[in-house]
Amino acid sequence: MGDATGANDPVVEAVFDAVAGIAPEIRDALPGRRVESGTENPSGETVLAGDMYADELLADALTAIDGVGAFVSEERPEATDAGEGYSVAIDPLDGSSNLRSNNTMGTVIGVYDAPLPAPGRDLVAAGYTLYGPITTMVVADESGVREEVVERDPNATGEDGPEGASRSVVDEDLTLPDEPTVYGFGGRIPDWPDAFLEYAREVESELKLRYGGSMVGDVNQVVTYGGVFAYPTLVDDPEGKLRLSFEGNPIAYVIERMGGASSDGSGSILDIEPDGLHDRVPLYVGNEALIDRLEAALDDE
Ligand code: FDP
Repeated sequence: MGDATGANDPVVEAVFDAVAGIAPEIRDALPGRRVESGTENPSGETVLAGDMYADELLADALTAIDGVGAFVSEERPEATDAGEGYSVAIDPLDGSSNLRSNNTMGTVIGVYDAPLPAPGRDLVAAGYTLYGPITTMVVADESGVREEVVERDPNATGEDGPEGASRSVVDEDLTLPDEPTVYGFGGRIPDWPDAFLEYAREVESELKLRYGGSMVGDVNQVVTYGGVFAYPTLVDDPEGKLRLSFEGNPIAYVIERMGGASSDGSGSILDIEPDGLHDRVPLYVGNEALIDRLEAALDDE
């Protein structure tokens, strides 16, 4: 497998090049793919045509990279074998229910130096693309966290495939702002356990609400302004909604590399030993002091 750091690793670079190269194609395809595809993903959720299109483009490009051993997607029940090397876990279109209302969505990427399922400690790099007013990509590896702007290469044609975009670093050392400003919590308030509700009441008296309903968009608010994002444990769904391998681990990796903290309510997300590829996890990420307070609040329950 790779050098187990991800830093300056040509395979990791090729993975993020491929994801960036496909971003313009995914964006172009979205207007016509706001409808349901007629299928459900392994978590029992309705898949939009946009999810399937992004999944197929990414599978083709990522399995063609030398050094990628497996492609694993939130939309597929099993891993796709690609030879020897890293396992790349993808949420092709995170927040895709925002497609109908034309709000932000993204692609989440986790590069693991192990066959999946594996704990987040096996990640060598992780990140996400954000299809906002600007297409950006946040890339984290052992060397740190960078924000890049992804732009279509004006000389590229549809046949250029993953070579069709340029990546420009706009911030080469992203760290979580010391003074937290924003929070965003998913799920319905009546479904939150009392201990989380109490924590939320404190946080909302201190910080500003920023919630759009796509994990990548809401996490990027925290990345930009500091604060806390949660998709918590729910009364009837103790594991919450988000998927550990495709969403929880990559986002926890990014936030921890930025100097923040992640938790499932009792410890770092990255320490969880998964049972299956599509395990869910309650996700809490943000400034360390806010995550410490969250763990203390849930512990008191
Ligand atoms: P979506 O279902 O639109 O793809 O796990 C996916 C996700 O969005 C997250 O991006 C988001 O944080 C969460 O689900 C929102 O779910 P609900 O609207 O069901 O609370």
